[in-house]
Amino acid sequence: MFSKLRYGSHITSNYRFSWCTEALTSIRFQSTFSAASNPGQPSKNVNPRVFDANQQNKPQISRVETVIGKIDINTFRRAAWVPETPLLLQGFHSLPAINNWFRNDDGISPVTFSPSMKSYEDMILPYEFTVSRPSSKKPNPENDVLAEYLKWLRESSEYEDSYLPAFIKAMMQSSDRADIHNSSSSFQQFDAPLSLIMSACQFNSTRENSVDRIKRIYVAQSSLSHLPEPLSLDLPTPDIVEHAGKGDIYSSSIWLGLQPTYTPLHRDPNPNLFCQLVGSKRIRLMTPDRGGDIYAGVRRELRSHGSSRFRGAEMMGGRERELLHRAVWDDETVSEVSLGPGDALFIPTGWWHSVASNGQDGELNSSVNWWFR
Ligand SMILES: O=C(O)CCC(=O)C(=O)O
Repeated sequence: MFSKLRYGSHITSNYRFSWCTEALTSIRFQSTFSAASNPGQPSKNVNPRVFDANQQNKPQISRVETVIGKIDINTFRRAAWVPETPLLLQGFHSLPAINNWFRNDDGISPVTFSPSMKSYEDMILPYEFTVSRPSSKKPNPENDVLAEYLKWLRESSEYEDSYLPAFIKAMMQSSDRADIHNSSSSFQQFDAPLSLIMSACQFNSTRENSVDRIKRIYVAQSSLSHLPEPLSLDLPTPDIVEHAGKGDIYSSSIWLGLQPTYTPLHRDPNPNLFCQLVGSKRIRLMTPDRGGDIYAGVRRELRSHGSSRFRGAEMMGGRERELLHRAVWDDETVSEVSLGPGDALFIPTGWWHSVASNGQDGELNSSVNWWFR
């Protein structure tokens, strides 16, 4: 396949794993190569993973090629754009939003918003809120956390005059509805100011235990074109987006959530460059055929039709969400990649994907993506 890329970066040979002969008990496959020969790039050595082929739960195998460090347009075209294959780009970007929007002084404490974001706290954003209930028979503990957050807001000098309590009461009602309908989850979408997630993040930083934190609020698919200019300058369009194809940006979005965040299986109508800013995400990826089969299987079980070309509201709650989740995340043969800050994933048109945050409940997670052609 690919051997060596310009700038001394290397591409992974994850395609080159083999699922062993019977005599083999341990398989060793190369996950990534070092970028040590790539001047100016941080060296990221990833140890080859070794695992036991007799294990009952087989480890996840990624068949997604990886490039570490910078990649030039021609290499990107050859490796991913033309063949329409996914490509994981590790250490690909250092978008200014990472340092200008967020703060992580000691590198150990959870990331919070930087004080400069306070000037934008009234900016209205599209939110999602999902309440998940492990058992529909017990009272929902998440409502107690929301009640604590409400109390904290009312007592805080910073938010005493804000109208955030109205949003929190609506979120509590959504949680009650999950009780009434005996459903394992309830999902709602609403517009609210940035201060909602900023204050919830601040509240969470006062809670040691993750069960006492606000979770699953997600500013999802919020258009970059609605950002005030200083914020959009922190997210310059990557070269790949401008030059790999026609340079035509179909849409671009910011994703900002308190973990866990989750997006069920779907496919996009245009190629996607998905970049991680804060926290990490796991992305399960399937070819158009395989994803289509899985999606159709879930639809059959639900006895309904749909094409799921986009991330639609119907897939976000109830039985569809459960079935899609099981089909994608319980199947260890599905390819998975992990993205940390600075990493990116190219997802070609039609490739199915499901995305989940990977980290402590209640902590910040943020990404940005461009759909382009
Ligand atoms: O980050 C997410 O939750 C979803 C991202 C996604 O599905 C996309 O960019 O198409």
